[in-house]
Amino acid sequence: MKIAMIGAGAMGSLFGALLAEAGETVTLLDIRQDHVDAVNANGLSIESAGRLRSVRVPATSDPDRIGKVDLAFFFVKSVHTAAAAQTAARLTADASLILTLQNGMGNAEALSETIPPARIVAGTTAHGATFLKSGAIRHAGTGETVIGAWQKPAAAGITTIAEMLNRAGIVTRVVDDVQAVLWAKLFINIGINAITALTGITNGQLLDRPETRQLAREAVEEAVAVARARGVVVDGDPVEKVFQIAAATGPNRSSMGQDVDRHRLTEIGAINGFITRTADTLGVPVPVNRTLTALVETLQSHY
Ligand code: KPL
Repeated sequence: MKIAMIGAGAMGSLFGALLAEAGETVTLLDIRQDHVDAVNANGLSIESAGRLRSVRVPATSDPDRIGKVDLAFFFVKSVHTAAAAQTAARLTADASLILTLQNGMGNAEALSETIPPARIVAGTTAHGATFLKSGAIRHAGTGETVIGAWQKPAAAGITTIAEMLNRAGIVTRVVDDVQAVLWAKLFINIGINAITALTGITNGQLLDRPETRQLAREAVEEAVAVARARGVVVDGDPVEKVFQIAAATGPNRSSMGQDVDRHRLTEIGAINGFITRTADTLGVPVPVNRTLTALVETLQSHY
């Protein structure tokens, strides 16, 4: 399959490299020219479970050099979704699909303003990856990837995408109700990302102190209240799930933590900010999410 990774940060580079290793025709597309140059010169260096390997995968900062693809992965930060949707439109034809595995809420909605919703596949992944330097990433944790059609009826190609990802070692399943999956991932990002970003800790260190765990618990419980007020059915115990994922991705710094470390705009608006805005329309009190949002927004506006 001919594939473009739109946004080749840690996650886009990781998925692109795993698919290239499995024999797919992949091109990484990223605006960071030094990353593109390093990948083209030396391959993408991946540190995984203490071992280092280099994967040859072409990279470019110019979408016109890629041509039309069968599938575009959409891995840009949520703040850039609307702008990068134009690139996705240029790279895809009528039969192409676009798969967003981005964090936060509102990405598929923003893509739908440019791309026909029937061609959008949404989902989540529990893989963790860290951008070490241009041309080098760490694969910091594995987990399931779940995908589903953004609009019914589901495009026939979704099963083919899942099969391809599974062949590449990216364990993937297809679901009917992708909204429930996006909410479940949102709860995880609500519990981990802003707290780790503000304090400089790793995901695993979130579990070290009772007061940190309590803060994560309160943020997630507020988000669950908002979800229920919106009519979303919440299964299982989202707080316990947050603690499990924090442990499973223990050495990793959350993506928001990495953004703050590198003085990049974060996805706060699509995560805790989304909960705060939605809560306001429903009259649900969310003081913890409001505070986390204000603190991260303050931090990123003073880099
Ligand atoms: O999705 C993540 C993120 O960092 O954005 C988790 C699952 C928290 C892994 O770090």
